[in-house]
Formats: sequence, C-alpha cells, structure tokens
Amino acid sequence: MFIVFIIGTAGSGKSLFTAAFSEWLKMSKQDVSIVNMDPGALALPYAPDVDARDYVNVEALMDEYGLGPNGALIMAADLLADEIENISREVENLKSDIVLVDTPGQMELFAFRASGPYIASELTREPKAIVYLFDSVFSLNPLNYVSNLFLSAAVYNRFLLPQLHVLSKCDLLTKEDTDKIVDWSANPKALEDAIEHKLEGTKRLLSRNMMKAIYQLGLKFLLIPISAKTNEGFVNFNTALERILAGGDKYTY
Ligand SMILES: Nc1nc2c(ncn2[C@@H]2O[C@H](COP(=O)(O)OP(=O)(O)OP(=O)(O)O)[C@@H](O)[C@H]2O)c(=O)[nH]1
Ligand SMILES: [Mg+2]
Repeated sequence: MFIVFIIGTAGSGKSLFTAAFSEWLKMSKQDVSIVNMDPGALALPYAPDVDARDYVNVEALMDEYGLGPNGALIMAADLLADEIENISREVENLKSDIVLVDTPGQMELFAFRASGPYIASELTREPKAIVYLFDSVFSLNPLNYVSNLFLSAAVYNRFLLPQLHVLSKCDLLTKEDTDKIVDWSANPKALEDAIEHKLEGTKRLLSRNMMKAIYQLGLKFLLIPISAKTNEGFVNFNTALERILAGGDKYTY
C-alpha cells in the first residue's frame, strides 16, 4: 500500500484532482481508495472510502463550544489526531494498493499545526508521498509563483516525505503560459529573468532573494502540468509518482 497526500492552498484543486486521478487509476486497473481528511468539506466530487467527517462534526463543535468556523476546524484537526488509530485501522482494512488522501482547504491546518504531520506519520506504516498543487492562474505572476514555492518548501520541511509538484488546472492557461511556468520550475535563470522583467522595487528584490534562498536549500520543484477537467498530464504525473513510490513499477499487478 502507498499513501499519497494531496496538499495545496485553498481552492487549488485538491478535491477535484483526487476525484479525477482516482478515476483515471481505476481505468488503468489500479486498486485505489480515497480518504477525505477535510472535516470541513461540504460537498466532495468523489465518494470517500474513509471520511474524517465520520469522526468529527465541525458544525457541532461550533455550537457546543461557541467557536467560529476556523476555531472549530482547528479543534476538529486536533480531535482527528486523537482518532488516528481508528482511522488507520479503517485505511489498512481497505487493502488498496494506493490511497489518495485529500486534505483540508485551509492548508495551514494540515501543514502548519502539530496535528497534520502527526496524522501523516501515524496513518499506517506504509510508504508515503506528498503531492503539492500550484494553482496555475495564480502562478502566472512571478511574485505569486515564488510565494507558492516558499509554501511548498515549508510543507516539505514539515513532513520530510518525497514530494511531487503539480501545476493544477492547466486547461485554464495557454500552452505558452504553461510552458513558461514549467520552465521557471526547471530553470532558475528563466525565473530570475521573469522576476527582473515583470516585477519592480521591493517586490522584485524580495522575490529574487526568496527564490535564491529556496535554491540554496537544494530543493527541486519541477512542475508537472495537469488538469483534473481534461486529465491532461496524468500519464506524466503517474510515471513520476510510480518512480518515487514503487521504484518505477505499477502499484497493482
Ligand atoms: N478548469 C479547471 N478547474 C478546476 C480544476 N480543478 C479544480 N477546478 C475548479 O477549482 C475549484 C476548486 O476546486 P477543488 O477541487 O474544490 O479545490 P480544493 O483545493 O479541494 O478546494 P478546498 O478544499 O476548498 O480548498 C472548483 O470550482 C473546481 O471545479 C481543473 O483542472 N481545471
Ligand atoms: Mg477540497
């Protein structure tokens, strides 16, 4: 069994990607399940096999403790961490070869509080990976792109798991714009040029220094463009995932 956490900023396309990629895997005869780890999710584009909402009820927490939505979500995340043994048992009983875990819209809940990395490390002893989503329209601006690079580096730093980076919703960009952002991710000089040309003043200075700081960490963030609407890029993405999880083999024989 392999566990894959889908992480990204609010609205970056985590849930739809989880739905579309799991369907795609099923068509390739792979044995896949889905875990919804977002206790605040209202409607999901898939039917989860394991659901955080069976363990905690965010609305009830708001009523019972007089909390606002964010306070209740924080409490829900901590309560989920307390349930990790039961959740793990449910996941193990699925006996799937690959398990996609959709994470909360408010990514700081999962990435930057103690409960997320705890849940990630305690959720079975199986090999794990993270998929970090860069929202494509948002990433078109070099300042936003570098900010997102920083967030993904912070996520890596929190979980220390193999991490893949995808450019989500690439059907919303032209081929040229998609190629341009992918080039930034592969080639620091291209990103530096974009920062020089598109930004000025403090934004230029900060972006350049942030970018350099990330490259000094030696982290690589090659982006794989994908679309959960058209399934574009799923073949490439899956090849990269197989490489880091299964040493290049398929998950299911
Ligand atoms: N065009 C296009 N839209 C997409 C794609 N993926 C997601 N969306 C849209 O983007 C919006 C957010 O998608 P979600 O999958 O809910 O994103 P999320 O990251 O799970 O959002 P939260 O859990 O609320 O943070 C929805 O309106 C989706 O229909 C895509 O590949 N292409
Ligand atoms: Mg979602």
